[in-house]
Amino acid sequence: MGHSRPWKLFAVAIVVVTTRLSAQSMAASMKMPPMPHAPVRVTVDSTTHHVIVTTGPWTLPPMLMDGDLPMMNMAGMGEGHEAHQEQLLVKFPWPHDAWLRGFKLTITDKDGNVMPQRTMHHMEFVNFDRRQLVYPMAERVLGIGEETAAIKLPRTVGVPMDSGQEVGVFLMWNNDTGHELDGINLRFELITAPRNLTPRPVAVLPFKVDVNNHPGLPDSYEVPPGGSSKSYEFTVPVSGRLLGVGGHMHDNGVEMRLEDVRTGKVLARVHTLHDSAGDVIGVSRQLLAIKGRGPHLRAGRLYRMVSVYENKTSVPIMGVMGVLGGLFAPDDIRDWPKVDRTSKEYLLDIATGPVLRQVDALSPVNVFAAIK
Ligand SMILES: [Cu+2]
Repeated sequence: MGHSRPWKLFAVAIVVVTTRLSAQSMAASMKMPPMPHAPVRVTVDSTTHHVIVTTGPWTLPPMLMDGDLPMMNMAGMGEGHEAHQEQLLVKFPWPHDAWLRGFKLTITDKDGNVMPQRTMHHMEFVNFDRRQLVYPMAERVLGIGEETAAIKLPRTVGVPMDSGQEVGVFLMWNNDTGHELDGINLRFELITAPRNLTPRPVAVLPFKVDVNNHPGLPDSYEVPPGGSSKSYEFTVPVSGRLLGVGGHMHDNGVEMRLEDVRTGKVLARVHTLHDSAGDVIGVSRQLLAIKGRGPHLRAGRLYRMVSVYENKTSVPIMGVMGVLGGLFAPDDIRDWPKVDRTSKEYLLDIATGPVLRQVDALSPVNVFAAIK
């Protein structure tokens, strides 16, 4: 992993990019307003070595996120998750070997006043050069929703990031003020620690299992009347420990479990949390590594993820989701399979961009930071 490499200093901007992709033409064909754009700069703080993405000034037209355009309730898309206009803000080579430990996000207006975080609807920090544990798709290192606070992992764990890995930031704005906003600047700080940090943190990577995963397509599904479980069996390509789990479900969700198929043993379980009206407001989090070291998953062994919904009505419930997320500490990160950037699943997953990508604030790293 090259963790003994000397720590490099970067004090200057390493990338200046404006990304347009085909978003404009896509927007036109979808009868959506053209996407706004602004310059992007990636720098490394010379003292802290944190990687800082800044962009602006942006002019954001008023956006109707919950009713008219540009929200699209596409056929089969279900309720609750819409495809908004998400764009790949920037792609850049990660500048140095480091432990990623969290992020800080600041949005300011033209006078430098801090804007509410919901000015940004959704962001994702993606490592294009590492695959996910369960799926051959690009690693989602961080997912940030409107309410996600700044996070910092405990010092005992860190996500290893290697110099030269291609990373990127997806961004979706949300201007619900009813008027145009201009002079908007965004600063996204990726908090790092030097790779030679002592004591050496445990290397952790995101763990994510979606009970209805279809790269490039919505992962929502429907629940028929009566109780209903949906399950998905999978293997992991590298052995390791699951340090904690959380997840994401919609209304009428009950629980999600991770089971060993051969023994039937439940390795992890989370349940939905409700408000006084009974609506699902979240999923419980289970820290598995406080006592003992968390369940050990073995490469090649069969595991089952079960998502349980209860439908007490006489009609199907459309558009639900079941996603289990957490942090996984591989026994030996050198066994992590190489990403195949030409695989169909990989390409479908990142190619959908602004049209079909779903909004989902679940991030395995966030889950762990919140339960530490
Ligand atoms: Cu969802």
